[in-house]
Amino acid sequence: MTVIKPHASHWGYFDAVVENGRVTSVRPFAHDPEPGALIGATPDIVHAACRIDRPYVRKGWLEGKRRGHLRGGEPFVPVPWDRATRLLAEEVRRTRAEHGDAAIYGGSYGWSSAGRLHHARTQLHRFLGMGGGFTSSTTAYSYATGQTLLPHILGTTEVLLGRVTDWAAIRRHAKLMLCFGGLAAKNGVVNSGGAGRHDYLPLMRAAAAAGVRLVNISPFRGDTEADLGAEWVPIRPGTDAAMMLAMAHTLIENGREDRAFLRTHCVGWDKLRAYVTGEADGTAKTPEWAATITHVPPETIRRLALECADKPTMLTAAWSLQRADCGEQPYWMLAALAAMLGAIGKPGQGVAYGYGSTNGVGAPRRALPAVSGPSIRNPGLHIPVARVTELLERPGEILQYNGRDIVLPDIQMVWWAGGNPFHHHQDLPRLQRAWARAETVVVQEPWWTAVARHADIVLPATTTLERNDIASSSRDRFVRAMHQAIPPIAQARNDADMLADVAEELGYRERFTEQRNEEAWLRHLYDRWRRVCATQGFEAPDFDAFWQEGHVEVPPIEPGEEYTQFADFHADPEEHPLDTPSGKVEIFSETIHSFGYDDCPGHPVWIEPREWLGAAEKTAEHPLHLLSFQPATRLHGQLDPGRVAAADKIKGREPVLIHPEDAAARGLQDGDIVRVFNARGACLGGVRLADGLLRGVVSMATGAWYDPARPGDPASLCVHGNPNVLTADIGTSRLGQGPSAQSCLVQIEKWEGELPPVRAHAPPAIEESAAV
Ligand SMILES: Nc1nc2c(c(=O)[nH]1)N[C@H]1C(S)=C(S)[C@@H](COP(=O)(O)OP(=O)(O)OC[C@H]3O[C@@H](n4cnc5c(=O)[nH]c(N)nc54)[C@H](O)[C@@H]3O)O[C@H]1N2
Ligand SMILES: Nc1nc2c(c(=O)[nH]1)N[C@H]1C(S)=C(S)[C@@H](COP(=O)(O)OP(=O)(O)OC[C@H]3O[C@@H](n4cnc5c(=O)[nH]c(N)nc54)[C@H](O)[C@@H]3O)O[C@H]1N2
Ligand SMILES: [Mo]
Repeated sequence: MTVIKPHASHWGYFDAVVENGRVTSVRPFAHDPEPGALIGATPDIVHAACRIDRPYVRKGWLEGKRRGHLRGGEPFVPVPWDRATRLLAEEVRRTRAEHGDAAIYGGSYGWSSAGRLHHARTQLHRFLGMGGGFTSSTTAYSYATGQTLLPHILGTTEVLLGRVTDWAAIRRHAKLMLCFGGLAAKNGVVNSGGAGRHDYLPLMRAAAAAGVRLVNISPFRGDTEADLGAEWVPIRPGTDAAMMLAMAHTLIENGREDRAFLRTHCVGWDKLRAYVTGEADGTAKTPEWAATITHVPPETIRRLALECADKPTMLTAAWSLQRADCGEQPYWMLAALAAMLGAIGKPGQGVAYGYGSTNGVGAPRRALPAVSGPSIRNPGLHIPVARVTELLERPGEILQYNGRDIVLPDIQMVWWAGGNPFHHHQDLPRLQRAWARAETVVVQEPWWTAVARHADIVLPATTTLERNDIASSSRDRFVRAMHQAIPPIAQARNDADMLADVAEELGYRERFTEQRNEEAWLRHLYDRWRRVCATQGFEAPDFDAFWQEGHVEVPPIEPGEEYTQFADFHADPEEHPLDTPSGKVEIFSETIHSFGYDDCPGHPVWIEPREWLGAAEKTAEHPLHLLSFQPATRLHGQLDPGRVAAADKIKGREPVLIHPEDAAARGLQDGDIVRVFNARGACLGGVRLADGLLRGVVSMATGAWYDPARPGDPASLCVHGNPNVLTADIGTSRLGQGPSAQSCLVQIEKWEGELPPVRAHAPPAIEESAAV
């Protein structure tokens, strides 16, 4: 019998086709203009061999090998659910009593799944928060640096992750758009909370067709689609701030800076001006100066700067630019450039970050909220998310962050639900060593991912298709009903239910569940959203009608309703000040200056990154710059066992994009297996020749499941191709403390040995006989 169920994921809305209790295929959402290939891999992962079938405990943990013991190399022992629940309750109680609430790290960063009710991280935060609090994380890997910097400069993070000037306004008013890091097509396949309409490319194409000239300033030509007709300006990674400073120099030299706007809408222009002209430090930031750093010809820099002054211009940068050493600088300097052009708040012009980073950024829409999940309250401490290894390594020591000195707590218990640090974190060998400092690591996962393999107590979670939920995002006009399609696989349970059972052992089940079952929760969350919409002029159908129909459509905007961010500030900065200390754009920030950080001074500057091609010139050891980009074939580590990711791999390994001449210099041919290495680690990959890559740059997608040749040994080769065994784990600066994955030098050589098997997609060793 065939049944069709409406459903959703971060990579698209779809209808699930269910035959005899199995999801056999999916059909794209009828309102989606470009559904993308990833939804097709959904059935593969739901029924994958690496689903976790029962709760498990690491054998060594049961024997008392806890603190100081490296994880990841030992067999797991199955335990019944009630035993797992009791063990967890005992561990939480003991940890809180002996070490205090701050000893539990539940930051649990990660994308989880699209549904708002069963969002694993939300449920875990609620559970740990109610139980007395925990050490959590703040900011996101995606844009931690921008999130910390931009409130100082522009008074908001909206310009990075919220309602930015939309493509309708850009299309109508702009003539030029400079895109640092491009507008990569692959990034538009996904959106956190669900992608209903993939409007990403259609909106860009419409802007290009309307006469907006796009410029892709990036090491990779493929960061814009050929049909957008963009100019490609290759640039060395990590050097964008230098190019922007030289553009500023050209504007000053030609008297093209908007002095009136700089006077009425900005503070600190004189300080940046003195730095750019060289008055302040003796070095004029000329295009010739920048050319030696960026390898962008001086005439290109001059031409682009003057074109910006001549035409209505939008400036944007991909989120990737700030996931790099001193990633604050290109973001700050881009805002300063937009201020020099007087463009901030002019219709369809100015600056915003991330048009090329995820579906829905700049999609025209009404200012309505998304359906939100259950509430969370945590009285505990928040640590910048990408400093997790330091948190484990340096208890009692100080972490400087954004003007504050945070004393790092002594973490004894780590609990993760809906995220995978052994996917997302930098320098995995170092993380694995620091991980050994915890007594207990708990992981809730549907699959035997690397984080589950490095845990002590592993709880099998359902996938979204095994439960009912609601997908919703403020970046999408469609709210989607997610109907349960199949019963839970094996002994998998919903994250909320497993936590409710532990809460019961600890005496707060009723507070945790608010005495609602799944259906009551969904009605509650939906009705709450519906009431807010009603106050803002949108009448959504009632829950039953929504559930029956499978979705709610928020109507599109009308012509004339195009949105330009900062428009009211532009019109009247006194009446509509920014939320900065001065109320203006802070080209110089007294606040940041007062922190005294030499890695992020009071105005944007060029600071040489630790690892970049300029440094590689001086040492022959690791001459290639490795970029690790978001994968076209997956969502991070999710979907890696599916058909789309499998079809892209080379002999089962993650492709390494390399310029044909860099390959030839190493005797490498397309399809060869290589070892990519530096002083931190090594992984295998498959050669893919790419002439659209700047010479000296190599590039690998993130997301191939970490697969150490010797499980449990941090010095192991990853045989599958996870670039995070190579990346450096150093905060962007003391201001942002974001991840700096993009600042990474490597060497590549042909792999001559026998090819080790990839084992990441099969379950780890399990000892049935030791069952307790
Ligand atoms: N080198 C390098 N590293 C990077 C980046 C980079 O550019 N370069 N980018 C960074 C960025 S921007 C991000 S956002 C991170 C992404 O890092 P993550 O968000 O941690 O990556 P995911 O693979 O999406 O992890 C989500 C996990 O949740 C699990 N999961 C899914 N559904 C459920 C559920 O219902 N219940 C439970 N319990 N679990 C579930 C999935 O199996 C998966 O393991 O990576 C970062 N890492
Ligand atoms: N299909 C798919 N889409 C995704 C995701 C996914 O996993 N899969 N993940 C989502 C998430 S969580 C996020 S945060 C976003 C991330 O969105 P982004 O950060 O924009 O994505 P990246 O692929 O890391 O980087 C985009 C491009 O920036 C270029 N680049 C890198 N370093 C530099 C530099 O120093 N200068 C310049 N000029 N260019 C540079 C690279 O060539 C790269 O292709 O993507 C989202 N979209
Ligand atoms: Mo991200």
